Amino acid sequence: MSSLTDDLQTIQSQSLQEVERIISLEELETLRLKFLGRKDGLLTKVLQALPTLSPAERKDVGRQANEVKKALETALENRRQAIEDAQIAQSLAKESIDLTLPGTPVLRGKLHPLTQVLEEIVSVFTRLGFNLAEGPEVETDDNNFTALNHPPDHPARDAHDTFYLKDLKDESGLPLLLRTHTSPVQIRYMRTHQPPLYIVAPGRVFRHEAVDATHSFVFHQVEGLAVDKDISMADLKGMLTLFAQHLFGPGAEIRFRPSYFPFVEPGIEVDISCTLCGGKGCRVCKQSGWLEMLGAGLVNPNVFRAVGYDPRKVTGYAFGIGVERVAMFKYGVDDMRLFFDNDIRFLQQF
Ligand code: FA5
Repeated sequence: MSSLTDDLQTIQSQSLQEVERIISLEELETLRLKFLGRKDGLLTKVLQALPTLSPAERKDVGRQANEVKKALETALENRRQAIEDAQIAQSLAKESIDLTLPGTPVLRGKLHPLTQVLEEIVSVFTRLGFNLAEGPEVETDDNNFTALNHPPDHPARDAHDTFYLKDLKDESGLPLLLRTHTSPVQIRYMRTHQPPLYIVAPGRVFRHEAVDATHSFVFHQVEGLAVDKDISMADLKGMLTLFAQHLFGPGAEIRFRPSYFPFVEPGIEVDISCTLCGGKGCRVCKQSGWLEMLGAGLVNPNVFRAVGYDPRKVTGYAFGIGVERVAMFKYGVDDMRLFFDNDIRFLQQF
């Protein structure tokens, strides 16, 4: 009996010491098997020897063995808990994120300033009830000129310095061309729709022109067309004033000058007071204090005839806004070429 009691004491002190030194769950399991393993555990062996003892001894040794077992199990469980807590703390420390650190900046793309201005112009009109219309950049001579009251040999055709696509012909054998303005969208729309109609048509146009601070060979226009009963010059002036004030503020000054376009009668050009020099005169406004922004007028009856409308029944107005010019005034840019250079330092400012 005394030898088993001694064994148990040794087992208790030895196992409890070993538990304290353990640092992993694997070691913990090995230790558990060493003392409590079903077959070879040191404590298990003591328990297995109990039947060989006298009943009195069996009781004492049995009680002591159970106490050792309980103490060891408690120590193992506490150790297991401590190891797991340490592991969690360690992984949290490794994964923790400092939310106060500044993030890595993400470069955000933006719309090109011309696209921004074009969308703004279009939205002024669509919010007033105009519909959006579109047409192709490659046009027929008829849509770009003839139906717009520029018969062949009409001198106004010269003003457009047209790019012709010599090898591509339309149905009547005339060469196709790069549209010189967005006005052909008027013809396309009227030929496929009946009045009343109110449309805006943004797009790219092309002219064989020398490039300078206010001219490019490719630029953008926003066409407007309203056809209804009893439309007058007052409607056009009101709409254009509203447009200019929306884009440039209520203080924006605009002026209307008589002008000539074959597809309108009467025709006007609309200038805005030069925002770059405050009207004093500069390179951009050619010292005049005013900048030409758009052409407009009341639709010429010949255009209505060309699309099959009866000019005695309907009237209308049309306008064509130069988007690059509007962008120049709006942002105070004194050279149109900057919009096309694609210099990121310039573009990032918008
Ligand atoms: C036209 O193109 C007419 N289709 C406008 C129109 C429509 C008149 C409907 C009447 C009724 P114009 O050639 O003036 O007109 O051009 C219109 C606007 O485009 C000009 O006021 C100007 O702002 C812009 N623009 C003209 N040429 C250039 C160019 N080379 N580079 C940049 N913008 C230009």
